[in-house]
Amino acid sequence: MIFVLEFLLGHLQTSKMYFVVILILALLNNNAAEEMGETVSWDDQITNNQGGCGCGAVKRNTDEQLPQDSANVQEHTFLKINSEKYSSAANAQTIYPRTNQMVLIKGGTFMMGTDEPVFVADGEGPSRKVSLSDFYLDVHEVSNAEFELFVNATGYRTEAESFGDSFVFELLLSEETKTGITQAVAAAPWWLPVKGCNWKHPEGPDSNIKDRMDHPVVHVSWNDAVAYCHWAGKRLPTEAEWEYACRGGLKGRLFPWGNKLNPKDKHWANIWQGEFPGTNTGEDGYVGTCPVTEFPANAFHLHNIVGNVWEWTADWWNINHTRTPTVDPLGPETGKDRVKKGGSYLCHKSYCYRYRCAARSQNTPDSSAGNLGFRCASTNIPEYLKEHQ
Ligand SMILES: [Ca+2]
Ligand SMILES: [Ca+2]
Repeated sequence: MIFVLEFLLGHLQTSKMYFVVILILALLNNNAAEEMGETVSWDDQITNNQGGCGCGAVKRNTDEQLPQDSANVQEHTFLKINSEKYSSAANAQTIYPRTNQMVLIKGGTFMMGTDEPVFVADGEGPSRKVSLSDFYLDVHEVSNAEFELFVNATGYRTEAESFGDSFVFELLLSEETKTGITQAVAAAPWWLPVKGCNWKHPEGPDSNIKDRMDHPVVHVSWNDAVAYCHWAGKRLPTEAEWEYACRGGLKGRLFPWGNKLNPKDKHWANIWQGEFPGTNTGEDGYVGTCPVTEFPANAFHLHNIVGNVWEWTADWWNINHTRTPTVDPLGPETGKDRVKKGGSYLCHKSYCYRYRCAARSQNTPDSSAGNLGFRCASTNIPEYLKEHQ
């Protein structure tokens, strides 16, 4: 095609020839657009049907690229920022209660995963011996109030803001917002890509977080979570750390509090009651997210470690594990997806029984959704938090 063009340009003598060149250029441009994946639909993006409950296997099209400057700006911004800027004076900028205390998780040896997997394809098994050093973990999921401090201090722009959209569960959307959406994920039609949706507008442009500053921040990608933790002088927990913390010292139990879902006839986590995906009765008090301080803590003082929102971990996703004992494992060296743990307010036993400590799921590092957040870990507690211990 290039040779043809060179020939034509070299012999551009008549207005008729000029018209032919324009036509060829237009055809080339059209082919290039298709090659760039502009015609790929969201339908192609479910990788695990059983995860569609918002176990959240909705992913960004990996061909989709951020505008070049915005990706660079983000990296530049967060690398430049150091945790010393996170002072108690900065804390005073919010009128909302701070919830970012950390708890020391004493190291030890535990059995990670399970020999009775519910979702074998998720790599829940086998059960394997893992030893961990001491580490600190946030008592709560990172809240909107805390994420706002980060954004105010740094000007950070999340990936959902740069891409211009994020995924929201259909039942949470206003009729007006739904009307404007034509794309859906075929295998999980209850997930809708909403334009203008981001952490400040969790259900699209006509929503806000004013009354949810103590709820977990959502629509944050793995990259966003890493940037926040870095700024706060922390890091994401490894999957092993997260699961060890979830189990709260209990051996071989399903949940952070034991094997029964509702001991003492109480709700112990924010999940889904009713029939998925049509009816959420909100019997536990919440149809969507709840304040990060809600529900009883486990024995390690951690709230909402299962349920409420999924939590990113540091590890790359891999489903093949051996029984070989490991010490402070970091997961695979490379991969396509990152591991998330704990399930969310959209999880129900009938469809997404993933509010168990051994359960796991994955997303690409640039994906975001209305039920996916994070909490941070740290090997040593940051100076500014010592006074709160
Ligand atoms: Ca609920
Ligand atoms: Ca959680």
